[in-house]
Amino acid sequence: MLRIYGSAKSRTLRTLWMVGELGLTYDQKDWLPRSPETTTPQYRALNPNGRVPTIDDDGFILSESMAINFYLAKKHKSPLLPADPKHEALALQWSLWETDRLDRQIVNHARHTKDLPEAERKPDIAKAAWDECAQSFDVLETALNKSEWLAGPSFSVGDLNVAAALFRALSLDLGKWPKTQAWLKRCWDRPAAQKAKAMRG
Ligand SMILES: N[C@@H](CCC(=O)N[C@@H](CS)C(=O)NCC(=O)O)C(=O)O
Repeated sequence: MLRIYGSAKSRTLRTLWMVGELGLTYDQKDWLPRSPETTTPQYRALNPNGRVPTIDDDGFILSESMAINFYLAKKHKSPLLPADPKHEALALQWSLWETDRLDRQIVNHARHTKDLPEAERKPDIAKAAWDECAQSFDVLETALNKSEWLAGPSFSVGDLNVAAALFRALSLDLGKWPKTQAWLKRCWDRPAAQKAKAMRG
């Protein structure tokens, strides 16, 4: 049995989107980041970072959302893991790129513009985060001008990982990046994405 640790209101959203694409049955520990459950010695033994998501797939323990999605797609022989090694490498490239160039930046922007209580928001952090996001959207836009998808001729784990991480961009004005906006919509219009999104409540 596949067990997923983490709430849809966290980066576990990416895992839930993938299991939906694959049609897997699973058991979920619906735990929020930094919740008491994630601080126990039992959970720290699974994920010493104390973060979510983590999966336990019949005793195989794995963390890092991007790696989890590659593993699940490969294990279940999904076409979401491109068969062409070049396309697979591009899916990995974009996933790693997102982790470096957008993952924390877009969260920081959201935290310092709306998520944190007003008194704790820092406009300089929000601006610096936005400047980095904008540069990354430029990079995405250039790629999506050349190709409909990030890693080969069809939607793949590369698109899923980057689009899922851009959940917060769904409520941003991306008018300056029309290809990125259209691609994000194409990705999030998928039934598995909508189902995962609905789990956020
Ligand atoms: N690189 C990790 C990041 C995981 C991560 O930061 N998860 C957040 C929730 S979205 C968390 O558990 N934060 C708790 C903390 O920072 O203590 C991944 O992609 O899985």
